[in-house]
Amino acid sequence: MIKKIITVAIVLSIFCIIVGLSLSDSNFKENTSDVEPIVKADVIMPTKVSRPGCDVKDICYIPSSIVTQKGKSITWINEDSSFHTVTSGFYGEPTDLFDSGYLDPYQTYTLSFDESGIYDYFCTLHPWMKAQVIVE
Ligand SMILES: [Cu+2]
Repeated sequence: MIKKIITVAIVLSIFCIIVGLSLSDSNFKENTSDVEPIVKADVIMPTKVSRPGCDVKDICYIPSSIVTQKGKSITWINEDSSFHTVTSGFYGEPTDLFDSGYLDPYQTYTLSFDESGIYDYFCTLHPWMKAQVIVE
């Protein structure tokens, strides 16, 4: 009789362990797949650049100087809560090569460069925001 009870107890505990393991497996499965960012951008307009100061550390556009190859494209993303632009030339002296227009928060702008050279650009709304693309 005691042997029977012990056997049943062992079988029950093994059953419980198996059920517990399978439950914990399905209930607490971690998602280990790499989460890809929704937008891949090369240059970021970070927060707070609508106020002067980012120019001191040269972080109005990050990076403020980006090197690319002929035929490749660059994507900008506006991560600020204000509008910004990516406009060729310098403030007060646009070169009319490219102009993103006002970029909404989290809007992107992509441009491909077919000729090598140094392309300075700025934000038409914030004179202190300037950077460049170097096309090799
Ligand atoms: Cu701006």
